[in-house]
Amino acid sequence: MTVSFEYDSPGNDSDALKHAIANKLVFFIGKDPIVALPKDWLNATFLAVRDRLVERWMRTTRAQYSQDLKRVYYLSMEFLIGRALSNALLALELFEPVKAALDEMGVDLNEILDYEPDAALGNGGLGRLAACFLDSMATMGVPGFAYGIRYDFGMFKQRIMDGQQVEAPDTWLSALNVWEFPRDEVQYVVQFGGRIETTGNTAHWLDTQDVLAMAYDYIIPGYQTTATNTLRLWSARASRSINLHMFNQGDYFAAVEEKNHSENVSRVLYPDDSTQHGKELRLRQEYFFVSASLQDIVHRYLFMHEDFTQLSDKVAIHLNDTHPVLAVPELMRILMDEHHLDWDSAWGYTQNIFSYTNHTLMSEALETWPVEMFAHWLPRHLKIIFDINERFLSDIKRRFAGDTDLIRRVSLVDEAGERKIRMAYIAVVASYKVNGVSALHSQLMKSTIFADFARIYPERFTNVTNGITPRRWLAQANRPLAALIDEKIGKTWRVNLDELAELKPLVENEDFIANMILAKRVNKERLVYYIATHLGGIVSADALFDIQVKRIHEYKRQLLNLLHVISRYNFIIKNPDVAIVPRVVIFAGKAASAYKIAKLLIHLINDVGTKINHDERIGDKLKVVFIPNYSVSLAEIIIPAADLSEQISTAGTEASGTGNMKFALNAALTIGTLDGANIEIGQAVGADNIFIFGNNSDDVQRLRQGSYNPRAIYEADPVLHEVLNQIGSGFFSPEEPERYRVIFDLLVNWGDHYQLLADFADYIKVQSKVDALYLNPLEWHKKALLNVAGMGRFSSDRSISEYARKIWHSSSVKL
Ligand code: GPQ
Repeated sequence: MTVSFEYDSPGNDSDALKHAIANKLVFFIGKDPIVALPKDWLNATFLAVRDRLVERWMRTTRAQYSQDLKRVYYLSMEFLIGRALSNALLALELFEPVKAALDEMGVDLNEILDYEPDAALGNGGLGRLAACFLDSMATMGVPGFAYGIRYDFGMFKQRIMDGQQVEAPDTWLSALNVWEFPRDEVQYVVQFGGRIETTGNTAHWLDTQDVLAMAYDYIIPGYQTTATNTLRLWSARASRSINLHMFNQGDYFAAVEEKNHSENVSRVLYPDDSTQHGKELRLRQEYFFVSASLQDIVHRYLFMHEDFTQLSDKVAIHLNDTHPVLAVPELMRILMDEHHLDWDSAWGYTQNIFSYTNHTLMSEALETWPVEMFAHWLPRHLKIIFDINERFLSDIKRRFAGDTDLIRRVSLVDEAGERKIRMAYIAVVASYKVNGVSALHSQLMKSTIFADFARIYPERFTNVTNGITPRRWLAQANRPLAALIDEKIGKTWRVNLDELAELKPLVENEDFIANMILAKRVNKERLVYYIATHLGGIVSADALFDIQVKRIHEYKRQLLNLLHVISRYNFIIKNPDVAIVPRVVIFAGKAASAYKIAKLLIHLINDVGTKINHDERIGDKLKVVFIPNYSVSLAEIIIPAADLSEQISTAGTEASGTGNMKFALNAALTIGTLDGANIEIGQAVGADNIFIFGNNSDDVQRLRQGSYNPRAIYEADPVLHEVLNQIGSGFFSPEEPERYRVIFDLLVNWGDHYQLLADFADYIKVQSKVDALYLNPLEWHKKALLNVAGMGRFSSDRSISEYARKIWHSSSVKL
């Protein structure tokens, strides 16, 4: 029986939009327009815009089913999405009509957009990459489906009090969230703990503590296409809403407390970026979202297919770093324990389904879990991992007979000391493809952390250099520059970023360069205004804006930047009459709440800023600004205003970087090391158009292995000597002279692990080349133009097409 029903396709003209928004305001929000607050208008507009996406969403989903395409499931613990409304307006090309509709009702669209909280379900680059990939997958019609966690509290809010970071919870869900679709009919039981009983060949997981995972769906709009994508986030619900036994005994609080406990699993995003702490709750979070996702994937597959024979033709599962690796034993469990497949068939499918992206080589980020903790929460999965390991190692013994140390090195279980499960090794053993995120990183991955595996499975390893979405990071964030580009080469660069290369001949066009200078000026004034209204400081848009925004991490070397700032300060004091290019040096970024040195660095930046900004001898020649609470929406204001982009990590430590791409696309010049994607950016924009300095990753390795002597550098370089003495002796913290002693010691006495001193002199030298070039605006902005023109390959559309072709073997949906 077919049931026919009809609905009205919502219209997109200004009148229809005006009606739609007014109707939402009155009938959904329940507000009389005369008392409606900006957030009410925001929500009404949101709902009206969402209506215009739902039809596309349904059409895409139906087409995906009817074409029975292979689906790409993207599993990620983090999605750093930012704001959704402005992005949806851009995708639907509705910005102007919605603005006009609101204008007629006396409401300013730009003002209400600012009331949307960022969806900050991620820490930094890894989470933002996932968000750019969602945008590209939707835009390119890749049949994707992304899974993550609907954290009640996203990335903490950072305030600066007395120069120090203070964290506050991010209550992004406290207000109405009209963008999500709660699906209370989509709930899965996720088990924890308990014990295993085996009958015959079947394992039974019994006496578990259960949590429910409930789905919340988000539409990811594709740009200028009917194609959309779905992001499904899981939220924990207690499986029995209260413990009836306790309740009957009158212990109301204990009853409710148990509910709170099981729901904790989706409460909060772990604020650690590139480090892992081995906390139980984190392990449970990982299993929680992976189990719900895998159950959902298998359920969806079986909705269309009678048996599992086509599983790996129809399902690709991508692991965004190792956080979702439990998907491997979970798929094995579901296939064997619930659907009674034998080991070989289950493992055969599994090995053809998973692919894995590694995002770091740093050992402190590589996840391992103590066997004991694992056994307590996930006894069945531990057994499956041991079984995978046994088969894997016996295969290795056969293939590499005699190499007994190899067995110890590649075992999925680290047996040295407390036994630990090595999650990255599970990912490599189970995946048919493993990729790094820049050419250098993918090379180093094969020669360092996965050297043995690159020998065992050479065909598995590949590279897909990261990218960023040009929709958010140019069209939306930088309207002045986007409009200039549109005028010259049309608008299709938004979906084919390589077209930016057509801008190259314009280097000879001085009018165009003059317009680029004006566009930069507008963006700088916007940031000046933000700083004035939020921090109360006045900076001049005439100065060179020198910007480093990213998580605070020793390896990213915000401290090296600060050493330059201090040396510049000292130079100005000593040479009061020498003309110098005025600079505003801007920092922003959060430190993990438990990362002491990173927090101390924030304090130092602020103390240095206080000293310099209040020194009358300095005036406008140098200002230091720390902008609190860095976020996606703040990045959209900061990045377009940059003249100089600081990408100065120790070579070999930054897997790729994606901020580096955003700045170059927004017509900033880069000062950077030969690290991560900086190398490829340099190749794309030309060596003359980027400021490269310092040691390369081979130099860094060589120094680390032997001869590095930071103290000798400190003693030999008077400029550096003075700067470090000032930091170490309390020049910036007279009220507490010892405050930064540890920073001095880390650099001079304790080995300077990230080799700041090795790169200092060259950094300073290249910074003076930056000054010299800035004195010639025409030459500077020509280079900036060549940066923009060279950025085509850093579109996340290019990354996604490589994933689709080389890794997922997926094809786009036809609409
Ligand atoms: N990255 Cl392992 C994170 O943002 N968080 C992490 O936990 C790990 C890596 C970053 C990495 O540091 C950057 O170099 C990359 O550009 C980014 O992932 C995306 O690949």
